[in-house]
Amino acid sequence: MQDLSPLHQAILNGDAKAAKAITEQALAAGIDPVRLVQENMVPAMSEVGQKFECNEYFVPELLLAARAMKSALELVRPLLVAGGIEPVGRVVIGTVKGDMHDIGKNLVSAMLEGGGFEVIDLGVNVPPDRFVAAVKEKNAKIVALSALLTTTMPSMKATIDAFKEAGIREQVKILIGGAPVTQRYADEIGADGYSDSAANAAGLARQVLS
Ligand code: B12
Repeated sequence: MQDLSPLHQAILNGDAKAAKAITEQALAAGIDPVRLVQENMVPAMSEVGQKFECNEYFVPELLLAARAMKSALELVRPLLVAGGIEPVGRVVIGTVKGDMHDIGKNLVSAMLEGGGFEVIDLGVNVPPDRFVAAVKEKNAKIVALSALLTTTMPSMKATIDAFKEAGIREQVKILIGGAPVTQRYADEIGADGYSDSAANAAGLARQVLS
């Protein structure tokens, strides 16, 4: 079994070149891409977060780690997407207004695609009316909202309210997630589903549609 701790270390060091090279080697050696994400990349990013919390890392280190994580993820992403499957449904996804974090959102997006959903990714800092417009335009059945800041969690509620105001709240299922988000918060703001992990996102999306 290949030792993948250098991938963890490369993300921790913000070494995008090494993270990419190790991921390439691991995939060529037949390592399961889901395992690579779950057991190596996500724990590395969690450790980065802990270091930030203890003032061991600062914003520049975060940016470098995020870049390393992204460059590794770019290689894995196409492999998470199952080929030739009819889309189960259409999902509009984005990080809510005021929030620039997109690593978790990108993972959820890749997992949904891998689970057979067609995903329309609106990116970061997405205002409520853009979510509403995208759902109308694409006739999506699911909206997935990500927030990483306690200060941007209210943008999730504002987005749900925008769907109510547009009169189409009952036509979509709204899923929420992100590190500070909880099931309790989801219940409080009237979201249809919550998960703390990208791995469960496709299962959750199928569940709310059935
Ligand atoms: C990387 C990072 C950054 C990077 C982001 C780069 C990028 N492209 O995303 C940069 C440097 C830009 C950044 C900036 C800031 N950050 Co920051 N950042 C982080 C860090 C270290 C990691 C986040 C991450 O990527 N995690 C890895 C991914 C995989 O996890 P995740 O996002 O939680 O997603 C998982 C689940 O939550 C779930 N999920 C996520 N979304 C969704 C959606 C749905 C629908 C579902 C079902 C599931 C789901 O699935 C994912 C995988 O399992 C966290 C620390 C932490 N512990 O989270 C701080 C953190 C989020 N940041 C923080 C702060 C304060 C900031 C800044 C304000 C710093 C500053 N002073 O400027 C700015 C804000 C900028 C802005 N307006 O958004 C704080 C937030 C504190 C709070 N309580 O609000 C944290 C918690 C650090 C800390 N402890 O202080 N940050």
